[in-house]
Amino acid sequence: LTLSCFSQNRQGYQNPVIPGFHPDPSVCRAGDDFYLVNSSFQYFPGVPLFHSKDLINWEQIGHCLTRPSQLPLHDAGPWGGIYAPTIRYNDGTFYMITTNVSDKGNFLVHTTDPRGKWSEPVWLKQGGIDPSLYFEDGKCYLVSNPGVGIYLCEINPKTGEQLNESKRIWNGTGGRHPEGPHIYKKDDWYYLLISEGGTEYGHKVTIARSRHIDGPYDSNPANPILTHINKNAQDSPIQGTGHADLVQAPDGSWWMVCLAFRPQCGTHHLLGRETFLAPVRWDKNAWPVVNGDGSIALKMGVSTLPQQPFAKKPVRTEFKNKELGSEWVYLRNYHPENYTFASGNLHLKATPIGLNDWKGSPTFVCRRQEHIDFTATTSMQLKKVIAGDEAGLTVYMFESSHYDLFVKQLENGKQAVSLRYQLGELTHTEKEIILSQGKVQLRVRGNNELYMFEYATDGKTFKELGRMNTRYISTETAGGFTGIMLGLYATASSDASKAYADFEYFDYEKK
Ligand code: 6LW
Repeated sequence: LTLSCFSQNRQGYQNPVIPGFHPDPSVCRAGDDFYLVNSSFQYFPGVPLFHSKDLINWEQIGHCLTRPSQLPLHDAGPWGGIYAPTIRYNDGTFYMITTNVSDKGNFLVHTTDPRGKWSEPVWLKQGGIDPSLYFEDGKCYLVSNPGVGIYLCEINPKTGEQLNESKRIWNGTGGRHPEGPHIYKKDDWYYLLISEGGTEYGHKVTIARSRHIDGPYDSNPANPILTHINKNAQDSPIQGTGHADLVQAPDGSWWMVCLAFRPQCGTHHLLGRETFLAPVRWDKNAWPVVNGDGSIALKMGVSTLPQQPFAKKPVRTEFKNKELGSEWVYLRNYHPENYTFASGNLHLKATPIGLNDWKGSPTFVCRRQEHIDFTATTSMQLKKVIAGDEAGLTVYMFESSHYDLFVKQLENGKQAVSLRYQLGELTHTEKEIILSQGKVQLRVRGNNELYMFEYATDGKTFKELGRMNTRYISTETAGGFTGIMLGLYATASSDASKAYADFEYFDYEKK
């Protein structure tokens, strides 16, 4: 009898459901399938797109913005480019709406096949950030925050034409930065979900409702419905919960996706804002209650949808297959000709644009650090070099905040393995060791407080070059809206260089 109390779906799950820099999640359902998108800032392709059957196990199926014509990034940095997207499914078509703050603002793209190509951008007049769509009876409504507060208008989603005046419908409950709005309809109420407090420790999710889509909206007396700003979550390993979206599963259950971050060494976070999941129930007054008390945990001991995990991602990325998985991205509008595959290697052509440059696109390809404890290893060789050329592995927050482990060509014709820290205006070379042969293995190990940098020349005997605190390249120290990327790069000392680097593999392992 006791056993039967635990239905087979009461398996619980682990948060975050999408670890690493995956902020501003938005989710929609099409039949039995869920799709989720995140913001992507200065990275290309833009807006990572995930698929799931259970809201817990997510597989990246690509990106929504894959062509420069959809994603002109100009000189976007970690506060630029693509802000929070919304994904919606209506009548056979998927819509993804977002803001390119480095270009013309709000736009949407659409497709009937989310795994295929998305349309060219349809640009929109109503400004602000965090645009969202709501469809009803053949009409399409847009909400965003062009002033302080949430504004609504009706649009033609195929042309972008705005069909009426923008109207302010809610200011929120008084928290700073009312943003991230979404409208839902349930039991004849229009619900307006937003975030307030800013995307740091004061972040919270609030909700209001109205019988009419354009208001007046009444605030839920129990707001905020999700926050970790209060005493009950002061010791939680999860902070900054906010920027949420709701979805109803085929079994009738309701769920919320939101962002939050996991502080390391006290109050610094490095992995960016990640995607979390919480169950939602509706109380007797028809207001949503998130996970009982408006807080979330790493281990969620709740009933779930029947879980359908995907195959585990392999530790090793092989370059033999001559393609990179969708977890690999580039900085801004990259130059594809500098990334080729030769003899089973990833062949990176060095250019004079370096990791510290805020303009242009260095030869640099990266994937997210998804776990606080991890190891990343590569094996590489730098060829056809002149003095000053370099290539290697970087732990990269953005241009002025990164730790680089690399091979460098010296004036005397020799090569050295080197460890360098870039901290704002400060550049520090920690150590440089002359190499006796070409091929080198570079390894970085990370934990809560430290990154440890090691090299080997025989594939197995790793020696430490140095170790550095994590917090100096955290979001709290460095700034930005992004998270740590692990990147492979090649930089030339001048245009005269013909240098390139061959990378044999890239291993990423959770520890
Ligand atoms: C996003 C805003 C926010 O557009 O941060 O956390 C901004 N919320 O809603 C950038 O991610």
